[in-house]
Amino acid sequence: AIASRVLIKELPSHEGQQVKLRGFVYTRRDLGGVQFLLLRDRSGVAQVVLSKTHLPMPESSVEVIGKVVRQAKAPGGFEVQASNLHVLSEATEPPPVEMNKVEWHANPETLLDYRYVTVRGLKDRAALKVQATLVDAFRDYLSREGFTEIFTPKIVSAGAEGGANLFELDYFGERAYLAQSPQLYKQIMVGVFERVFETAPVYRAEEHATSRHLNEYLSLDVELGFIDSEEDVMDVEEALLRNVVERLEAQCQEEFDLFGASLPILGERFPRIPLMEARRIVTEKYGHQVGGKDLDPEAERLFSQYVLEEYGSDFVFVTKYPRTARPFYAFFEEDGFTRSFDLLFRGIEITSGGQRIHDLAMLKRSLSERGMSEAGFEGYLEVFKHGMPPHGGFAIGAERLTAKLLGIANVRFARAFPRDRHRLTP
Ligand code: AMO
Repeated sequence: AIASRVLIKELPSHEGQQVKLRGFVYTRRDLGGVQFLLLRDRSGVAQVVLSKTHLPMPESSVEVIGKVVRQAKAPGGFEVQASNLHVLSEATEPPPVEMNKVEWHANPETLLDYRYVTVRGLKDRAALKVQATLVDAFRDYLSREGFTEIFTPKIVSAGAEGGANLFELDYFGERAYLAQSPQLYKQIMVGVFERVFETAPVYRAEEHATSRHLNEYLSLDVELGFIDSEEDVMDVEEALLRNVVERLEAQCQEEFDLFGASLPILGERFPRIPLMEARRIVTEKYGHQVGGKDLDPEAERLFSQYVLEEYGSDFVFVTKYPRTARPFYAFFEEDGFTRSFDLLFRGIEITSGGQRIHDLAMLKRSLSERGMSEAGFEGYLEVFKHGMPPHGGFAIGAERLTAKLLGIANVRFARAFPRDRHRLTP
């Protein structure tokens, strides 16, 4: 009797035995008397050989019982010679795209239109697996370091990151917004736990469709109290990311191989270079005139290239942004610069962070110098009357990190069901 189900990745340890597999029909090939079936389960893909059986449509879910035999030409080096195929749920329509290709040549919009099934693709699911693993590693590392997970509201009365890209909604007749970031709440929670983190979606009403912007994305937030400066915050982020990379190396090698991607080059230490210096380097070395107050996307790409060549690191902290380029809560110096940073990874910003203002008078001054009203921030401002310690933190955009790790060109494919400028379904 074959009691329990075996996973495809476990086949080598069952050579010569009868096993029961369950999974999806990945491809089927009928060679007259012999049928070849590639079966996909959560652990991999295996070849199954059957005779005189009607193979159901691709994506049907099936159970197969058969003998495990060494077969050099089969994926994984083993095949199952099946005596029995039992259809658990038959597909009634062919999948909208051919599912059995690692590289799909369909239009990306078509793939997203049919995402409810294309998300089953090997690379699509590998991307989501890598993301799940990195979030897991993020939680584990921070928990070990004394951080506590928090859960902050996503329906809020004021935007934390500036008014331009807020989704507005009607909250029983009152104006409310979808949270752009847990920023103000994670700061408040420093007063409770000192060290906190959150992994939750946030919302940005970005009007433009780009390869790096989503309207809903997963924000990996960290905040910690009793710091000396933003250097402490960068130390935490660097140690965290080194830990995440270690975990990916241990658990996601197959997923990286599928993408032909390599793990990040970490170097000795992530360089920390002031923004003004970065802008100068990009202009002088590459002749690129940097637009705006920050680094534009092309400048980010060029500067990352420079850092890889000069410092042997895929990561670089860009530090000391001017006040005009940062939100009101950023701790500022009288010279007009802030104790803040971005982290670039392989040519794109994946993090903003820094030390925050913890002094109420300074915070009120920051708001008023920006012409911002205190309305909507009353509760937040209150907490600064109650001994808020010097603190700081950062947030990582999970889709950007995932996409850059695997060489995915558009962040939409690092999310199961992306919300973009033109997409509210599936
Ligand atoms: P910021 O607004 O820079 O900072 O966002 C932090 C990180 O989130 C990611 N990100 C996005 N990812 C996908 N689509 C978007 N539309 C999008 N917008 C941002 C990026 C970015 O680096 N409260 C601060 C963080 C902090 O200081 O702790 C904040 O939200 O990877």
